[in-house]
Formats: sequence, C-alpha cells, structure tokens
Amino acid sequence: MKNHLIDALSKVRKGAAESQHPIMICPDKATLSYQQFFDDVYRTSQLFVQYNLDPGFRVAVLAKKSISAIVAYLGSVSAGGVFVPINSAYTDPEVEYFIRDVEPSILIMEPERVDSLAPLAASIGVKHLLTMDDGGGGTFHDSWQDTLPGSAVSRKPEDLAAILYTSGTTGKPKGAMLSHAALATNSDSLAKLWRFSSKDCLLHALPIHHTHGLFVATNVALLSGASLIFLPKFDANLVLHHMARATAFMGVPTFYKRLLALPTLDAASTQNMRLFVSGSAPLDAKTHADWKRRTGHEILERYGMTEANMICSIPFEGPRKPGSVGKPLPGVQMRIRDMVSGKLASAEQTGMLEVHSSGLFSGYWRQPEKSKSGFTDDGYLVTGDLARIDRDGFTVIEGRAKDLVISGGINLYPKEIEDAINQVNGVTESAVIGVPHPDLGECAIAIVVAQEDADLNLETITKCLHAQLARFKHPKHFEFVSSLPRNAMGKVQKSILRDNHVNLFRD
Ligand code: MLC
Ligand code: AMP
Repeated sequence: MKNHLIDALSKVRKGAAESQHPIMICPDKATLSYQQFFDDVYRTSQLFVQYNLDPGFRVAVLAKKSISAIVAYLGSVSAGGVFVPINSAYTDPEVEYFIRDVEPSILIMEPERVDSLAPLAASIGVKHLLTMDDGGGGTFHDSWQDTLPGSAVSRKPEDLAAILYTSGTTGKPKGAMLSHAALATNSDSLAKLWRFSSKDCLLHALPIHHTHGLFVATNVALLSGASLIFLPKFDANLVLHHMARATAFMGVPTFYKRLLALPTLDAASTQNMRLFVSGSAPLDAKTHADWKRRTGHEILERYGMTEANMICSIPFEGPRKPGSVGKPLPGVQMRIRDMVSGKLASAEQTGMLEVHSSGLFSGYWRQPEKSKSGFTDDGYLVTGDLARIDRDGFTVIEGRAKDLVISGGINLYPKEIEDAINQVNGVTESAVIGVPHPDLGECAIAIVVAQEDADLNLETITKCLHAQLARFKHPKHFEFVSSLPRNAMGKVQKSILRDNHVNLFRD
C-alpha cells in the first residue's frame, strides 16, 4: 500500500543494514534505532486504524517537544490522518479557537490541561482524549504499547498530511493545509541540496510545532536516514555540549546569536560539523561574519513560509552571500511584482515576492475565500515579503509588506496583540510595532493611549493579557501616550512610531 509521505520518510526501515542505525538520540533517554522508532510509529498507526475513523481525521497535539510527539505525527499520517501541532505555550482561549476550528477526532494534550479543556473537547465531539506529559509519557504512549505494528494506510500525494496554524494580519488564525506531496517533495529537495545522508547527525533544538522544526529539520533527517540528537528545547550550553557528536544544525538567527555569546564556541568545538542552516527570520551580516570568524564555518541561509514550505536556499557549493537567501529550490518559480505599477519588476528592482511551487499548501482549512485571496489569478502565492533578485540571481529579502513582527523566529501579529490590549479596562487604543532587539532580532512593543482617569501600568495590563495571550506574544515594552500619530486618512502611522523607537533596545 502506498502512503506518499510515510513511504518517503521511512525508506531506511526497509534497508536491513541501516535499520539498526540510531535515529533518536535523546540525552537522558534510551537511544532508538530506526527499526524501533518506526515500530512505534506503526503501532500508533495501527491503534488509530482500530479507532475506525474516516480517512482525513485530525489528530491535534498540544504538548511539549518529545519523541512521542514525532511518533504521534507520523503515526497519524500513516493511519490516514492529518497531524495538527499546537504550541503548548498558548492559553486556553487560544487553544479553544484551534480545537473548535479543526475539530480533531483525537486530541492529545498535557495532563495538567485536561481539567480545563476536556469539557470543550467533549462539546465538539473529540472521540479520543489522550495525554502526553513533558517526557512523552501518558495515556497516548501507554495506549499503543501492546498494539502490533500495522502497515500504513494508502494515501494519495494530494491528500492532506498536516494542518499548521498561521495567524493573519487580519482576522483569526488560519489552518494551512499541507499535502503529502508538498511535504515529501520539499524535504527531498532540501536533503539533496544540503547533501544529507545517513552519515549525518542533526542536532535538533527547534520547536516541533512549526514548519522549521517539524518539516525542514525532522523530515529532512528522516528522509536521509540521518540520526537526530533531539533536544527538548533550545539551550545554548546544551547545544554546544552536543555539537561534538553532530554534523548539522538548523536554527533561527537568535540561536546563532546566543551561541556566539558562549566563550567556548570556536573552531575546535564545531570541527565535526559540516552544515549550519539559518532561517525563519533575517540573519544579519554581523552574526554571519562573527560566526565565520569564530568557527570557520559559513552559515547557509534559506527562506520559506508555512504556506509554501521552503522556497529558496543558498547553494551548498559556492559563495554563501551574507544578506541573501539564495536561489529557488528545484520546482519553485518566483517572480517579483512592482508594488506601484502592479507589473512584473525588472532585474534588481524590489517588489512583492510571488511564488509557485510543488511545495505550496492546499489552501486554508475551511476558508476557501481566504485561500483564494492569497493567490494571483494564475496561481502564484503572494508572500507578503518584499524582495529583489540581484545580478547573480540571488534573492535578497528587503522587508515585509505585511504587518508582522518576527521575534526570535516566531511570527507575532500586531493586530491580534492590539485587540487584546484594547479590551483592557481603561485603554482607548494601542499600536503594536516591531523594533530591533539584540537577542530576538526584532521584538514587539506597545504604544498605548489610556483614558484620562485610568490607572494603567505594565502590571495591570500584563495581568489582563495573561489569560488571553501566550507569554511570547506579550510586548517587551509598554509606553503610555496621549495620542497616536495618524495620517490624513486617519490611519495610525506606525512608521513614525518605529522610527521613534528604533534605538530602544540598542546597547
Ligand atoms: C520565548 N519568549 C519569547 C520568545 N520565545 N518572547 C518573544 N519572542 C520569542 N520568540 C518569552 C517567553 O514567553 C518567556 O516569557 C521568556 O521569553 C522566556 O521563555 P523561554 O521559553 O525560556 O524562552 P527561550 O527558550 O529563551 O526561547 C527563545 C527561543 C524560542 C528563541 C529559543 O522562541 C525559539 O525556539 N524560537 C524558534 C521559533 C521557530 O522555530 N520558528 C520557526 C517558525 S517556521 P516570560 O515573560 O514568561 O519570561 C517559519 C517558516 C520558516 O518561520 O521559514 O522557517
Ligand atoms: P511563517 O508564517 O511562520 O511560516 O513565517 C514565514 C515568514 O518568515 C516569511 O514570510 C518571511 O517573512 C520570514 N522568513 C523566513 N525565512 C526568512 C529568511 N531567511 N529571511 C527573512 N525572512 C524570513
């Protein structure tokens, strides 16, 4: 039986010689071989098959990073389901939105959240509520232990494998639907481009509820038969400690900045490494140069987005131009559109980046109108990123046309944060902007207009936001003003606010 994505990712299991190769090396835990890992995946798959759900059923996982979460991902896909990872940092109201929207048949969550979320699960008809604790244990893990490994359910390339939620600059978060083919072809391109093989050992410190950690890192390693050193989260000291055993590392620019702050990072501590990849946010030239000076390695930058998977990468061979995200991956067509004339831009001109590729998503879950509006008439995805192609054919991301802050590699949507702040008693209005930050690259700050008699300060606002917004979305600085600058049309001039606060976190 053919299951497009599982067939691509489990090639190694079929090769007897390699099947004893270590796949998941977790500090403090037993190492799993490919054979053992895929046995666990097929046990889970068989358990889900026994649940007798219609293919395309959703499995939502609200838990911390663990190997069990990866088993849940591949077990769901293997059983004909659709995997939906949810960041466990989200508050209950945020989680409620995702659960109502995606209507999972299986919900796997942290045990400590069962009391508050079980009634919601019951009300929307979740059929199987299982738990997964921080170490990956819980009723999910226990439930497949006695099941015999089954075979993967047949799924076609265009069938859905995952839904990843991404917020929009307006409105509520949208579930980006990703097919088996989109995920398999993109991982295959990256593995070839970055020369991955079963000799590699990827040091994995990214979260696994985003494209970067789940699809770019995990899928590429599995597809290549590489080992993974699977860390529960990014911790610079722990990463450096394990680097001697690894050959490859992927991270957001903040990871590289934090590693550079360690005095022991040098050529010797990275001598076994052959590849450092950065993405999800712009890598500044200084970090690129400092990394090369300290370690002798040049970071390879790539660019992508949840809706399109990876779009461009610096080629493995040849110059790693700082400030550029390289060339389109095989099967990706890119073009730049002039924002004023609406015509295709000429060489070196900056404009809106539009993309077409085999890695494109299949639309937003249950939002056909929003899916349509994100594309041009001839099927190119409008990325919202401003870019130019330089003389050598390398892509340079120049900025963003979307109102979005990328903080430590996580997208924050000012509109969502403003809506939450505006609900606080005593707030008239607010503007959330991104400003440069030495560690996070960029961070969100809030400029708040309070009612005259309101008793507002950082503490009172934070207290109110606590129940609504995940902590990482909270602005790192609040400023109280009497009014916001507006243009003749009455629109808040965020560019003025940004200019006024550009040095807020500069050393
Ligand atoms: C954590 N916090 C953040 C934050 N991460 N605040 C702003 N921005 C962030 N990115 C807050 C927490 O809420 C907490 O607040 C405090 O910082 C410390 O929390 P922590 O868990 O100890 O943080 P830390 O471990 O230091 O996390 C920082 C980080 C992490 C950079 C390691 O955010 C991270 O792993 N980022 C990677 C995100 C990623 O994988 N992006 C890929 C998206 S996919 P308080 O107030 O409670 O102390 C994509 C497509 C593509 O973009 O192209 O890849
Ligand atoms: P997400 O919606 O979380 O998938 O984030 C996608 C966005 O991250 C893109 O649209 C870009 O704005 C940004 N991004 C990803 N990689 C890079 C990069 N290498 N350089 C600059 N921006 C990037």
